[in-house]
Amino acid sequence: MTRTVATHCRICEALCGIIVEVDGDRVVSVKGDPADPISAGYTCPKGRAIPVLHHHPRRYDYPMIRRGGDLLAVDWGELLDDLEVRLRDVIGLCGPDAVGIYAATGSAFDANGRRMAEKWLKLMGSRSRYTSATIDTPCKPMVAEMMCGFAGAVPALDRENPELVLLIGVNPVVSHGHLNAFPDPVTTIRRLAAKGEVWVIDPRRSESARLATRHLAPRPSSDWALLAFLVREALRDGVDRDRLQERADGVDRLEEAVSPYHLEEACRRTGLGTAELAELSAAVRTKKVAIQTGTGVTMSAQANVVEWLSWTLQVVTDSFDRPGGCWFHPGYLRALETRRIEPTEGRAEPGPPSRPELPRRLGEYPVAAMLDEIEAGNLRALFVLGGNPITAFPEADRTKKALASLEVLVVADIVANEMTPFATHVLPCADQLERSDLPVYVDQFLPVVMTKYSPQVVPPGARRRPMWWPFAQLGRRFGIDVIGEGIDPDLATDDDLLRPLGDRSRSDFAFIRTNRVVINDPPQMFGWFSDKVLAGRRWQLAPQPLLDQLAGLARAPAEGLRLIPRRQVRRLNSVLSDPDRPEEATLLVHPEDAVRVGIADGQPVLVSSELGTLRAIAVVSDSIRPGAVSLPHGYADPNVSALTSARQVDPLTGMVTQSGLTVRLSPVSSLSPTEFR
Ligand SMILES: Nc1nc2c(c(=O)[nH]1)N[C@H]1C(S)=C(S)[C@@H](COP(=O)(O)OP(=O)(O)OC[C@H]3O[C@@H](n4cnc5c(=O)[nH]c(N)nc54)[C@H](O)[C@@H]3O)O[C@H]1N2
Ligand SMILES: Nc1nc2c(c(=O)[nH]1)N[C@H]1C(S)=C(S)[C@@H](COP(=O)(O)OP(=O)(O)OC[C@H]3O[C@@H](n4cnc5c(=O)[nH]c(N)nc54)[C@H](O)[C@@H]3O)O[C@H]1N2
Ligand code: SF4
Ligand SMILES: [Mo]
Repeated sequence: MTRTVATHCRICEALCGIIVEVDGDRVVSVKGDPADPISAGYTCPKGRAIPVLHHHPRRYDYPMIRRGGDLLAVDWGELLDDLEVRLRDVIGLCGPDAVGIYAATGSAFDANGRRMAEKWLKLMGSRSRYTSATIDTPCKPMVAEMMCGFAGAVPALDRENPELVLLIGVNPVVSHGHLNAFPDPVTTIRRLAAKGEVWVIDPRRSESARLATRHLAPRPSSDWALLAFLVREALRDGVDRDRLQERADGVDRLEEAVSPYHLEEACRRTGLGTAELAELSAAVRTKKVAIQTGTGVTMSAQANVVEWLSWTLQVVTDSFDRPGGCWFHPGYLRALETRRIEPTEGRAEPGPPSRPELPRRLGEYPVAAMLDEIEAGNLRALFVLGGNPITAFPEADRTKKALASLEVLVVADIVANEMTPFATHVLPCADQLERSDLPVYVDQFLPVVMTKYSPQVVPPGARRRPMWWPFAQLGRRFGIDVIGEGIDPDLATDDDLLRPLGDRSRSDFAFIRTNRVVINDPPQMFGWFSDKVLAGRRWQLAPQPLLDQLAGLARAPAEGLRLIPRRQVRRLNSVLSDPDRPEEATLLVHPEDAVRVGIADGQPVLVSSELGTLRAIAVVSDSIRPGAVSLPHGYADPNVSALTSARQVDPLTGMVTQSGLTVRLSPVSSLSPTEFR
């Protein structure tokens, strides 16, 4: 007997409505739910492959402990007993900071699991909290905080009345957006382009660029100069100066900082033509502008300046909190407009003892500090919650050595991956079909003010448990009430733990659960932000640390070959849901660069940075501009992390340079990899 359950895919923030077909304990298929008010039947191949991931041959079924070199299946009680003893040893010797958590992409959609794990760590008294946000996009909250005093400000496109949409270093057709979800991205971009204009700025003719009104392909890592030019021109012509000064401080300092970036200088830096830049500038000066940035720029060394100048352009053109431009997302569960928002100044705390120069922001250390912390013996027991540091962190070899040296490495995941050989303990977690959920961590990234309750589809199979459960049990062993209110973890359900998330939300949990998809009506979009967050304050257009970084960029060389990232349709970072439909990590190279280096389409090529070398297969294509080569991350081989460095970081955020890395190419036959080191 088959049955169907309507729920939501929680692989990415598009949260597509899906219908899951189940036969006994077998998950048979996943199809798009036409009744979903936002995704309207759309799914991508990753969502449709959920059944394959659910029944994956490498799925974790049992708790495991490493003994005598092997991971052995044990029962939960034995695992928790062992873990308790080992954690007590570590804490007894080195204090609570020696225990840390890396909460990553795989737990970003597990509301209960991540909340309980982080609460446990905090109550244990440890400050060693890391998340994948610091190797993805730390510039966004920092720039927000510097410019309006609120790190939680998330601008969202006005999709109903778009005028001029700029997509900079983001490729929603593949990624479904970056901190702004794009369900059904092809239809969405076509609609935006039909109602207004969509310009894609990307060194590669991306899948999104193909649907755009216009595509500009600047040199990698030169977006800051393009934006400086657009801000300069808007300030010179097209802006009501008096009105701008009413809503913003620092106009004169900003104007001075961008003054060198006239048309010719912008062309020289970006490699773009005068006509295309002038046309874009003309459009900016006559329309409301809505900008979305993505990892192509937020992972670059220029990230902060790009983000700042993007926000600045939207302030200068009076596009923020205005129809046609961007509204600020108040969240459904957060309901920010009902909360007290105290302005903050964006100052960071010092980093951990081994890397004090790396800033601690929003209660977390940058991931770039973690290897030093392990090597220094400060971090000895690490929990990895749905992450894969071996492919996600810089310096893959060093990462492996550091992980191998840990006294305790607890991997909380759903399938075995590159981390498994390093785990001392494995927590086999319930996957998205085996738990109920609310999208609390992506509340402000959804396309409208809404939330979605996702019911459990099947009970956890084998000996899996929802990820919150072992943390609640560990809490009990350490005398900590992790769930709160004395609720017994053995009796609690997922829904019991979700319920409090409704307390400060726009509607209570019972209402959300009954209705499954709730959209706020009237939509809380424009206005609240100016009333509540800006309230009597002005935009800060010229924060000194960002002016200094801009001045530094002016001196940096623009030439050389740059390695840039791209994401792929069937993978999510390192996770390939369907092993029968693999993707390949090929290196895109422009024909001119291929000729110069002496490599041909389909040939292996060596890519080397200051740190290391890898081997990849070249795909010679004019879809990428000269001077840029593109390789996806998330593979054990070739692993881009062999090229990135935990020392090459942004001083304000601790972000590792993962986009726009200077590299050299050579044919495989000419030199052996070791000669590059
Ligand atoms: N060089 C380079 N480095 C990069 C990037 C790049 O482009 N280039 N991208 C960066 C970015 S943006 C990110 S976000 C990081 C990603 O870094 P990570 O988040 O560390 O890596 P992922 O590969 O996303 O790992 C996700 C893990 O979650 C597991 N998982 C899936 N579902 C569940 C679940 O329901 N529960 C649990 N417990 N686990 C689950 C998967 O099996 C997988 O092991 O990498 C960053 N690093
Ligand atoms: N299918 C799929 N979806 C995903 C993921 C996945 O791995 N696969 N990962 C998820 C995660 S963790 C994240 S963070 C998001 C990321 O989502 P996005 O930020 O949209 O990531 P990409 O799809 O790689 O798009 C980045 C684009 O930036 C371009 N780019 C590179 N360098 C530069 C530059 O210097 N300037 C400009 N202007 N552009 C540049 C690249 O060519 C690429 O097209 O996607 C999420 N969704
Ligand atoms: S776009 Fe794909 S991965 Fe993202 S929620 Fe929809 S089906 Fe899932
Ligand atoms: Mo990410």
